Amino acid sequence: MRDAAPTAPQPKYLADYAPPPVTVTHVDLHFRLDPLATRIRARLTCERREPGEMVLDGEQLKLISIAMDGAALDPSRYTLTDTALTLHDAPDRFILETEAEIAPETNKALEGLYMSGGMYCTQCEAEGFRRITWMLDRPDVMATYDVEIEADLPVRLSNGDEVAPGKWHDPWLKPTYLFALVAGNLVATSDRFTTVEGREVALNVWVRPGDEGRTGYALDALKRSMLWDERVYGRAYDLSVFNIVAVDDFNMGAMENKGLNIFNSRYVLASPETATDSDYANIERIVAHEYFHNWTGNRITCRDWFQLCLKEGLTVFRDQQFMQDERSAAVQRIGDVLTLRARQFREDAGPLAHPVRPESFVEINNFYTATVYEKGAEVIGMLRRLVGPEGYAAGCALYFERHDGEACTIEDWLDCFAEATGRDLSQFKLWYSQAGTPVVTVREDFKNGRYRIDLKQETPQTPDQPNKAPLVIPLAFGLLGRDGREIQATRIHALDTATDRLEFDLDEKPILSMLRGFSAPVILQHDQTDADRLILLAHDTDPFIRWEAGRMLSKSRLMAAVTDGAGFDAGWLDALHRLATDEAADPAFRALALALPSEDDLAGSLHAASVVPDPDRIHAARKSAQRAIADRLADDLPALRAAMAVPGPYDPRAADAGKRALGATLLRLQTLRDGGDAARAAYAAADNMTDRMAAFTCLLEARDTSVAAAFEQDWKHDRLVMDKWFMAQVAHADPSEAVAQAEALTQRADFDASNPNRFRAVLGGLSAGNPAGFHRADGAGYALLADWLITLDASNPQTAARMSAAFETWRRYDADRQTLMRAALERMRDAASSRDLREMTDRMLG
Ligand code: 0A1
Ligand code: ZN
Repeated sequence: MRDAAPTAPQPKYLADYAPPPVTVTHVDLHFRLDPLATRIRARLTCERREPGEMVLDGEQLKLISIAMDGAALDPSRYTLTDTALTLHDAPDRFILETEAEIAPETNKALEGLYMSGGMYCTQCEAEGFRRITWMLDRPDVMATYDVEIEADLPVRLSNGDEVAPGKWHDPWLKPTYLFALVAGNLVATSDRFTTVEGREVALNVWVRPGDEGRTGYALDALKRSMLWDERVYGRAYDLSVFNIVAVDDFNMGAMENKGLNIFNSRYVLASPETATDSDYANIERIVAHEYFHNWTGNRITCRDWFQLCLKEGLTVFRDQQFMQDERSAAVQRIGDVLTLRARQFREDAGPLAHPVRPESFVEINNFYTATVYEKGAEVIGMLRRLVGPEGYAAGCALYFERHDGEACTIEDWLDCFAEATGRDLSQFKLWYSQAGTPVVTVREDFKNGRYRIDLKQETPQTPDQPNKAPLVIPLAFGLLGRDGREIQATRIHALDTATDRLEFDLDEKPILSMLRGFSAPVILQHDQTDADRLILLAHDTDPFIRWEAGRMLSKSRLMAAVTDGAGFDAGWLDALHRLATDEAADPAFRALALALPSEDDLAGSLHAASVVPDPDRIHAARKSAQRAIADRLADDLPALRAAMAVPGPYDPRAADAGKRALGATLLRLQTLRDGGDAARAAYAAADNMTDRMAAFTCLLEARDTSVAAAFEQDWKHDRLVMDKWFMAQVAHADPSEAVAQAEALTQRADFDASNPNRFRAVLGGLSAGNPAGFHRADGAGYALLADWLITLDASNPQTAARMSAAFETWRRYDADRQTLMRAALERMRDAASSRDLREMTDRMLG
């Protein structure tokens, strides 16, 4: 439990930023590791910059001793509280020595120093270092580090280069949040990389003994990332070793600690038998993301936590670019847009909406959000579109040169682009401060050879921001003739006023292909006819637009099915049939185009159209649409599935993964027709986890749970595979049974709530994986999740608070559901033991 009073959370404000009067330039740490009594001796080299007291952060620490410049410090010269150590009358230069004691084994918050599977590890971002020792635990204090680890353990790692066994020196300036320590009985898979500058780098992926056969893909992804960052951004690695460690108990995906990245084991370990194609893709993306942070985050860091998007938005943008280069660019872009809409648009439309750069927060851990990460990345993408690739490269080069070794702000970043390109970015900067998803409305008119596009932008109100100004919105668009030929190649129009008009002289009314490549994170309102959408679907030069046109066709059918019980027309089903059978198209693209909008997406769209979404009707409409598609494709399914068979040994790369994805989509349709015969055969024949999970989830949806026992028997020894088993049985359960299923799974001995992956598998499997089950009319889903979040909050506030966002959509629903969701939120707010959950529930209740 936290010491900070949970009932009176005090916000911090961006406007209040002030540098510390005394700073720390070097940190010497000595650890004597012990599960219940670890001792940390810290020796801080301190320097005064301005008059004022030095206030060091420290939480849950037992003070053993304190000295200044070699002499014990008299108690009159300092004040110690639960959260701070204040030094009175500190001189201009001094050495502060403290000794602290902590108990890593009892730390279930997974922040600071903790134990996981017998090993010691740390998580210091954002404010975990203060649970290790007293320090200025803020990103604008950058220091060099020497670390010594005393422990009877074979592997002892920290940041930088190893100068003697268990002794590490990090020559690069870094803030506390990038500190890391790992110690345990670990084994490494190793490789080497020679940087473009000629530096020899040892690469190691450290895992628990027995897991070393599953590290190859992460290591390969790391080498490709290093090469890519040299080639595309001119950034080379800067130490003699790069270590990655896999940890089972981890709140997030991974952490970019300098030279010692720590990963949730699910984003490191992969073998064809245990990991799916999407696991492989996630490993590739996250390995790249953490590696790219070495320059965007570590060498240049954030001045304060309000600037989090400076490192995260940019690094997500870079990992997206990398994935587009390594895999299919079109498929990656569509996947990124799907994620953005599913998570960020949803956040932006509700009570948790906040700007990419928030202006206040109570608990910074609550701001590692889709808005900071994914919308932050879109803002970088728009900047690149506006200044062009050369302007972008020049701005980045200036940023790296000017700010290396510094803690920076968004202003520092934008100034580099303004200077390098001569462009005024003051209006563009609004993207960082204005929350909410802009709605761009398009109206077309064609008269006497004159074609007009009227544009309007409007950003809806969000919490604390009633008035919105026009943004600079790069709209990439093109025009097609009625025969599908492009008559206007892609152009970018920067919409920077509330309304605007584009005009063209043309012989006939063209088909508008607007927002190519999803050139801005906006909601496009454009009443296009089915006929136009069908032409775009078949012919547009931009794959995102082709996919989007198909998506709009599907969405309009599903919304009509939910609201009026409308059936599914032959025109739409024929279009899907053409897509499915189009052998010229990439299978991964065909799989994406056949996928229907999710239940949550439909609920959000209905709400935006002022229709109260009914989760049961949405679920039923989606199911009947799938049946209609299955019937339309019936004759082709066997041949199509056969064509997607992937011969030879499993290869995780995009080409084979795309075939497996389309194969799985087709198997799902086939299952709707044969009740599971094909899926049973596929399950028996599967020689990799991708195919096995596809068959398993199809069978669960066909209500054939017989394979669940066999699956468990085969994989009960494997934590990561069993997480899939737990999740699938909730996410693919009949909605009427999902809550009971989740509840039953939480009663099992192997449901370990202190492991975030397992907790998310079951409770996230319900709230995110089975919306109709979660939104059950009697509120049982809400009650179950609230109960578990209250329980988890007492030990792991960070994950409890993150998962509470399942309730952010509560105002969408009917009065009865609103009452039930509100009651669950109030119950969580009243029972919150952390300021994390308290802040989240307060914001959601509004
Ligand atoms: N910086 C990491 C993610 C991360 C963020 C917060 C954490 O604890 C609060 C842990 C990890 C990344 O972007 O990958
Ligand atoms: Zn990151």
